[in-house]
Amino acid sequence: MRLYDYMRSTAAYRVRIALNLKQLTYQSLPVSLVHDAQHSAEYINVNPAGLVPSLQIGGGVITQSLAIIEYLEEQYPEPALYPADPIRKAECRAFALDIACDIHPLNNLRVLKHLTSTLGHSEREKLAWYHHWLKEGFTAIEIKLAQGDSPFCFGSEPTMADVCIVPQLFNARRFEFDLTPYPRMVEIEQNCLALAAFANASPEKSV
Ligand SMILES: N[C@@H](CCC(=O)N[C@@H](CS)C(=O)NCC(=O)O)C(=O)O
Repeated sequence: MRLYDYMRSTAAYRVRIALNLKQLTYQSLPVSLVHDAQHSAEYINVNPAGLVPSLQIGGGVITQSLAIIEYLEEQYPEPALYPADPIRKAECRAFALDIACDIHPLNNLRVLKHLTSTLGHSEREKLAWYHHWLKEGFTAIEIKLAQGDSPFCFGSEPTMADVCIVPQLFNARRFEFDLTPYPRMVEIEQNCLALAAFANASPEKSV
């Protein structure tokens, strides 16, 4: 199994966590977003969208972090990344989508670059854009999480929701976003990072 990876990519970080939780070994192939390697002919051949991560497995290539993790979940069901109860499972998936579909794409590198390089916005305006969408998304997530007091988003074990929340918080700090209004998110993040599967997937420990 080969993961086209980049240390600070939040989407790749999700996959690294899931691979670690399932104790799967893989080869990490760095695609440097700083050096625009995602647009190299070699990588476009792997993923024409020019986005990481991609997982090369069994002669195929899976793109989209959530599709990769769902594949891993089907092939390697233990430990489960979703609650068993169907309603809780759908809630957990919705939680992951809150982050992966409604927050992350608005603040992705290519979007931020387009704001400054093409549309002429300043760095300050770029940051304001980033913070705006993060605040919208995080406010809703914090309300959901404040309804419970479990160590992880959906109980006593980490799930897909935690797999998505931890990288997004890492990214928020990178862009100097004040996390004071989100104590439940930060508490859950700390619980996750106490686990080796999360800690070992962190950008500091990655390629
Ligand atoms: N929905 C995709 C998003 C992938 C994505 O946007 N990856 C970012 C890094 S987190 C990327 O490769 N960005 C490169 C760019 O914007 O040029 C997924 O979940 O895999």
